[in-house]
Amino acid sequence: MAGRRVQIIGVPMDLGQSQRGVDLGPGALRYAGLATELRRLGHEVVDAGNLPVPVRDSLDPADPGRYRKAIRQVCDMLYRTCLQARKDGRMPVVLGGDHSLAMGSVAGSSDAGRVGLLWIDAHGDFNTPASSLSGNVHGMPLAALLGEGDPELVGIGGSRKRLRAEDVVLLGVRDLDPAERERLRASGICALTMRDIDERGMGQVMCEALDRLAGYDRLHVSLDVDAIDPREAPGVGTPVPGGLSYREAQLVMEMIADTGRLAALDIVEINPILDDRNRTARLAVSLTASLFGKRIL
Ligand code: B3U
Ligand code: MN
Ligand code: MN
Repeated sequence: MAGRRVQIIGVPMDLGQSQRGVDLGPGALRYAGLATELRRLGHEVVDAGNLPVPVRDSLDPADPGRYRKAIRQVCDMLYRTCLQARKDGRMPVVLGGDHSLAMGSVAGSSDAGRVGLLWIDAHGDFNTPASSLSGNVHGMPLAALLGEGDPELVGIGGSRKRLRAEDVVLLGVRDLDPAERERLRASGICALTMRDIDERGMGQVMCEALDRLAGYDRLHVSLDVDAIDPREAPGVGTPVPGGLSYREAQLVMEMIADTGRLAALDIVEINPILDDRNRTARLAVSLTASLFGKRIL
């Protein structure tokens, strides 16, 4: 795992949801020492800075499209940036911002060939505008990547259906909207819920997740930090009790690292305004270190 070339890409976007502050995530992760930690593990890191994201206060607050046009533009730009990183031989590590950015980053990963997606999240993010209760775009990116939902959000980078259901494993799920739950059940996506983890333990559940993704040479990990229990990770906009423990989350990362097939990482939904002295970003950095090969022994 040592000696990877990594490109950090900040996406200070808070347009996909209503709680303010998630745009400060890239800074929080940098101040928590992300690049230093990766370098300490022997990786070469380039920080490409932040993508230019419209400041929400500069947009029309009454926008009936819920900022979908601006989100689309940011995702298109992120898609191109991730493609370029890969061309330069670098693995994208994308710092959010809200989870709607994954429509761009995952599109970038899937352009380079078949990719397995591990979506770690308290939520399903499988809403369409028709199924969503909130209308927030950060609850829709996984559906859009499968080609479902608002045409404005589908088809980033020119392909309408980026992923098939069998390319995806959801992990840590515990909060679905009623219509979203039905959509997810019907989709055939493998969703490993908190109940699965409680019943069988994280080691077993991760074996199942990696089994499902065994046929993929490249894995994209999209880490929504609200997957982790809010007692450990309080700095998120939509906390849901009963999440992954510190050790469970570390084990997830260690087991992915062992595959040697990590191709891209998103770290999203950290809200420093709601955090306790940057604790959540520091936890995310520690998890990233495990994902990039840090071992206990
Ligand atoms: N499912 C709800 C809540 C939600 C989704 N993603 C997050 N929260 N972070 C929705 O708004 O779609
Ligand atoms: Mn999410
Ligand atoms: Mn979430």
